[in-house]
Amino acid sequence: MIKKNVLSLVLLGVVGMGVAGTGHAAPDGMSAPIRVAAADAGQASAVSAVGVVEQIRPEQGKVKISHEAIPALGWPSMTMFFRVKDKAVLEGIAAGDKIRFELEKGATGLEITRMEKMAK
Ligand SMILES: [Cu+2]
Repeated sequence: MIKKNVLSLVLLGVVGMGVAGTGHAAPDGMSAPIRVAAADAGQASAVSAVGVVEQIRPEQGKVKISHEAIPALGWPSMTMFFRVKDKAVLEGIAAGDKIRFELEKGATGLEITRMEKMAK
């Protein structure tokens, strides 16, 4: 079980960060190497996280989020761009919103499949 989790995390890391380039090499100094430690990705393919929307680029289907740590991925908190699976995910969302969102591995790496506002 542990081995399987580590393997899937490594794959997720390579595919999600390497190919898609969702921003982990980026600005706020989080050169985030793939962390395989105490994470438990389990068998669920969707990962839930919480953050604050910083910027939305609807035409590109991208959203910049300051997210809290995501233990299931072994990620620390950071600010980065995510791709949304469908632009409809961004409807009703504005910069400054505190959100809960779900990430799933799609064709181009990790994508946000759901996003909902939380009380501030
Ligand atoms: Cu991140």
